[in-house]
Amino acid sequence: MKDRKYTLTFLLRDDQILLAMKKRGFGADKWNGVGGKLEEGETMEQAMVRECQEEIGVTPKAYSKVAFHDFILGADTAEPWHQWVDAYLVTEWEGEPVETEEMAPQWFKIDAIPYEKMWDDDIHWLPLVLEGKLLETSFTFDSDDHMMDKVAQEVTEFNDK
Ligand code: 8OG
Repeated sequence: MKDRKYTLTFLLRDDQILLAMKKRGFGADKWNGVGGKLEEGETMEQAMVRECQEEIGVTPKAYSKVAFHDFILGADTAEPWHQWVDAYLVTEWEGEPVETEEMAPQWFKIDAIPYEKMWDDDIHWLPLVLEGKLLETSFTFDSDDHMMDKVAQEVTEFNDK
């Protein structure tokens, strides 16, 4: 099965979280964190920083990995594939979030996250990592991006650390 690695990053300040409206491509018209594909020769942390710079113009300075997701896409097709996603929370950064061609960032109160306009899986894990938990998950989607199955497990550390 084909697989690719991605990053996914949320900035936090006070009681707020930064979400960004994806303007084009995969996941368009959903609110999400900032991120994208790992490039050749990069570590995941380097990719996380680069994606934040490219997509909202900020450079993360203090951050931690809070989840590893195995998204299985196209599970109802002959060629399902995996997205392996490291999710990060960022508490310090340089620069102010700005809109780019790809994303339009906006601060939301943590108790008013618009889960109905996000990926179906997010409500099953984002509240838990915002409570301080570390998670390993697997979410299975059909070819219409509807969630078919979910597994989320709390862990004490990640194996790649
Ligand atoms: O490079 P591209 O924009 O296609 O990267 C996709 C981004 O979307 C990347 O940050 C990972 C993220 N992403 C998925 N699937 C899901 C999902 O189910 N939930 C959330 N919150 N983000 C996802 O690819």
